[in-house]
This record gives sequence, structure tokens and C-alpha cells, in this order.
Amino acid sequence: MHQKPDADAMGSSLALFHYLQQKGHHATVISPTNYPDFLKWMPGCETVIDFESANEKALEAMKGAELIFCLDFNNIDRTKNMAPVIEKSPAIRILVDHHPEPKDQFEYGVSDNTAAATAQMIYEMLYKLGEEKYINRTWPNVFTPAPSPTPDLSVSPPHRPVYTVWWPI
Ligand SMILES: [Mn+2]
Repeated sequence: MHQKPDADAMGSSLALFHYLQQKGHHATVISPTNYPDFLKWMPGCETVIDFESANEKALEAMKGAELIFCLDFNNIDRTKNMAPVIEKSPAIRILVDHHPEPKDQFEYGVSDNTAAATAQMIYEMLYKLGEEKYINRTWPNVFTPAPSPTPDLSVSPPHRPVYTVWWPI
């Protein structure tokens, strides 16, 4: 996720985290910087490592990574001090993002500036993979509108479906 993460950066990252965990993978979410208190309600937020305040722990987690998912940014520079570590890592970098004009810095990925949010792309990706059964209450409410919506929201075409995810209570 990008530095000073917003609800979409944090929500999409935690959503993918919960999915990967349920599939038996070892996943760690690292934020390049601290994040605002209003995001701390999201399930799993307490496990997020702040690259600046817990630098050694973050570097240790990145050292063994086989894949680095780059969510909600189009340029590694947006990860501030984490950027050189991501760039030098032997791990495969996978982009999932809705900002226009992604840099050629990722081995794989999907960039879709018609999506209202990266979280929407994560949902669609899992749905298309037939993995929607893993979307459950461990997920943060990834479709909560960000308090400060990005300008990209205004370019989303009106026909693009926006989902409401329900689960039994
Ligand atoms: Mn964002």
C-alpha cells in the first residue's frame, strides 16, 4: 500500500491478507508509514507493520517474501522509504491498482482506472477466480467509502457495479 494509507489502501491490503491466510499462505501487511486511528477498526489492522516505526521487523518480513503485492499505488515511489527495498527485492512484484498510468516496475498485475477502488478489484479478482466463499466477516468492510475519496471515483463509469457484501449473522 502507499504511504499514509487511506481506507482503500488499508482495506484492500487487509482483504487480500485475510484471503491468503485462509488459503494457508504466510502473509504480512506492511504499511510504508503510520496510518490514521480511524482505520484501526479494520480486522487485522493490529497485525500491520509500520515500515518506519518497526523497520527491522518489516525488513525481516520482506527478506523472505516470494511475492510482494503492490496495492493501491501505480509507482513504487509512493511507498517512500520502502521503495528501494521493494525495487531490490528478488520477490515477484504484483500490482493491483486503479490509478492511471502505472510505471513499468511490476512483473505482473492489473491496473484498471475504471474501478472505483482497489478493494473493488480485489473483490472482482476473487469472484472471478471462484473464490468468493473466502469473503466473510474476517474481511474489513472494504466498500466503506474513504473519508477523502480519490479523484478516480469521479471517472468510474456509471454502469460499473458496486457490490454490497452480505454474510449471515
Ligand atoms: Mn489510496
